[in-house]
Amino acid sequence: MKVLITGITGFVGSHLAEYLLTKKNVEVYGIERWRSKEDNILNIKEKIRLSYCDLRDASSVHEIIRKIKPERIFHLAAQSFVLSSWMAPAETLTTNIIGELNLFEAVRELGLHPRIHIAGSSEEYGSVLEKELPVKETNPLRPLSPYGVSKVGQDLLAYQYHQSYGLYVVRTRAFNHTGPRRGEVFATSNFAKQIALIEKRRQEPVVKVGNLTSRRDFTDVRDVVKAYWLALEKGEKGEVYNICSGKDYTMRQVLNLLLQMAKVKPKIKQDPRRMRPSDVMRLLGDNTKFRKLTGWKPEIPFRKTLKDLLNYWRERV
Ligand code: A2R
Repeated sequence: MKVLITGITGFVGSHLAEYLLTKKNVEVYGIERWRSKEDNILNIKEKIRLSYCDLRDASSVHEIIRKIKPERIFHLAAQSFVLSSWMAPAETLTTNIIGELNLFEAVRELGLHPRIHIAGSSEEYGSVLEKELPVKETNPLRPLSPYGVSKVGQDLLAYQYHQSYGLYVVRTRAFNHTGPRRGEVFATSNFAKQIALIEKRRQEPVVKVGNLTSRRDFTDVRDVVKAYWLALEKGEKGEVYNICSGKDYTMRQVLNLLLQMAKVKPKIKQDPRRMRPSDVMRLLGDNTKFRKLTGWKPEIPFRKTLKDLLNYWRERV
C-alpha cells in the first residue's frame, strides 16, 4: 500500500513514518520542501521515498499526487505553531487551508480515491467553558488564535469535500502531544532544552517561561501516530475524533516534572514575549468516541515522555 505523508520532516510526520515502516506491505512516501531540515528523518531516509513539493503551489501538488497515486494520505504539513500565527496570520491561513484545498483538488481532479487523514487540533475548541469539560467532538468551536481558525478551516473544508464530493476523509483533533523531536518553540520542548543547556553550563541557571497557569491534556507523540493510523483503518469517513489522554496538567506541573529529572536547580522567570494576546486556559479532551470505535488508548506514561524529551535535548545541545 502506498502511503503519503505531508510534513514528513516535521515532529509528528517523522514519528508516523517510523511507525509505518514497522508495518508489512506499506511503502512510505513523503513530501518535503527544498529547504526543509531533514534532521528528524535522517535515520529512515533510505527507507522512504521523498519528493519536493510546496503545498501552496497547486500545480506542484497535482503533479506529485499524479505521480504517486497514494492509497492513504496523512496530511500533517502545516504552520503548526500557535505563537507564530499571531505574527504571520496570512501565512498560517494560506499554508493550512489553501494547502489542504490544493491536496483535495488534486485528488478530485485526478479521480483518485485515497483515504485522507486531516490533522486538526484542540485549539479549534479554543474558549471552552468549565461546564463543557472534558470536551467532546460536538462542542462549539471558538478558536482564540489565527492558528485555531486555520485548523477550523481545515476541519470544515474536509467535512465539505466529504459531503460534496464523497472524498474519504477522516478528521482528528489532537490535544497537546509531545516527545523527542518536538520543535523547540513548543513549551514542553523549550523547557527541556533550557534545562539541558543549563546542565551543560551553556545557559545561566534561569528557565524562561510563558503562561504557567494554562492547563493542557498531553499524549505521547508515539501514541498519537498509532491513533492516526487507526483513524484511517477504522474511523468512519467524514467523521471527526478527539485524540487525547483525558488527563490535564498545568504548565507549572509539567515544568516541575522536568525539573525533578534535572541535575540542576534553576530559577524560573516569566518572559512577556512568550505570552499570547489571548490564551486558551484549559483544554481537556474526551476520547470516548475514538476509543470505543478503535480500542486505542495512550500507553506511554507522561513521565516517560518528558524523560525521553529531556534526554533528546541532552544529546543535542
Ligand atoms: O517547514 P518545513 O519545510 O520544514 O516542512 C514542514 C511542513 N510544511 C510544509 N510542507 C509543504 N508545503 C508547505 N507550504 C509547508 N509548510 C510547512 O509541515 C514540516 O515538515 C511540517 C510541520 O512540522 P511541525 O512544525 O513539526 O508540526 P507537527 O508538530 O509535526 O504537526 C503536525 C500536524 C500539523 O498539521 C499541526 O498543525 C497538527 O499536527 O497539530
